Amino acid sequence: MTMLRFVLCCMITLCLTACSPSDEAEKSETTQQKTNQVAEQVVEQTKAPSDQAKDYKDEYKMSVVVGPKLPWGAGATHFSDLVRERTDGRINIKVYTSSSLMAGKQTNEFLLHRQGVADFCFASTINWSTTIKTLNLFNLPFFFPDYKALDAVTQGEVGQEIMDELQKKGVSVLAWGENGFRAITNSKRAIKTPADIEGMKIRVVGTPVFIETMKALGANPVNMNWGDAQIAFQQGVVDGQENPVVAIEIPIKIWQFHQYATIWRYAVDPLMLTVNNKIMASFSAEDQEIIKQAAIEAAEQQRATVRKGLIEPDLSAYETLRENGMEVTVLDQATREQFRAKTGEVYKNWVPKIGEDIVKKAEEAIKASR
Ligand code: X2X
Repeated sequence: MTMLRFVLCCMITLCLTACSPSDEAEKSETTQQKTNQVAEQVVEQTKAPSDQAKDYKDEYKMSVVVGPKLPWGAGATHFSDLVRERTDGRINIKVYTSSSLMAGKQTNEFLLHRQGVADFCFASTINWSTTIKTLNLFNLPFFFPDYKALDAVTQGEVGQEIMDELQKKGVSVLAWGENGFRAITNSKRAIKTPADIEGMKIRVVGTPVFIETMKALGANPVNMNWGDAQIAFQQGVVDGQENPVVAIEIPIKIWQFHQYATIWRYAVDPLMLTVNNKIMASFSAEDQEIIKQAAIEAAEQQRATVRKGLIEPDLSAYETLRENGMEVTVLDQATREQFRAKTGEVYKNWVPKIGEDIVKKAEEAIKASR
């Protein structure tokens, strides 16, 4: 760039001085100023846009596990649209939905993100928890009682610690979105007490905490990628599954397969909108700011969308399930405790792996949120 500027300056100086009288100081000063201005303009024109975006790729890849129509996939598209608009097309993020960047294997997402197969992700803590042990905090059975508790953790010191850890591992969390509290549905019978789930074949993501939790409850967990799960529900390969109501169960019309839903809040699933650190560093400071802001806006909107109808006094999401023929059981705190008591071993087993310290901080934050 410096060389180009120098050559252009010389050429323009030569041209302009050849046309102007050289013996008048004032005139030559004006000429010099003009020379500089013209040179600057030429350099600017040469520079934009190819040099500004010199190191930018034509396309960046963003990974999402679910389809584009679900609020999670739509949130990713919203982010990509905001970035494209606000950078005048300099940064073009293509959203690869339905785990297409990882051949369906959703628990591989973090590794592929770190390696740069995905530049951006709108990712679930569950899917990354097989690689980042701390994220199992959100999988701990019956740990988070409600949204207040969850927000106290993600938006507070614990959330910051998780972001710092990921940062060190090569990935920046730009914003927290949400899949949500997971509710269980099945085709056999209403789950109202721990005894009701015994013997049921339940599809879960391939994360050990879920498998252990289901086993502790006497159910039979089946580890399956989301890409295969809906066909399995349709064919009755499994009796049930667990996923968030607004984010997943309503959009996929879970009532086509299952008649019973239990709102038990046994695990929660925050989403993280992330970028690979090397990719982020390749953007100009201005573009980095645009990306951060777009992530915050898109994630906030996505989070609000998936909470709608799930918080008192608006429980319309449960009504939607009922209107579609489902029997919905909402567990009270005492019954939740009975389920939790049966999974005590899972908690004991996982706290040291997650980190005693961070679990304690989360427990304190939850207590303070009461
Ligand atoms: O696989 C699931 O159940 C899903 C879609 O919720 C996740 O990716 C964690």
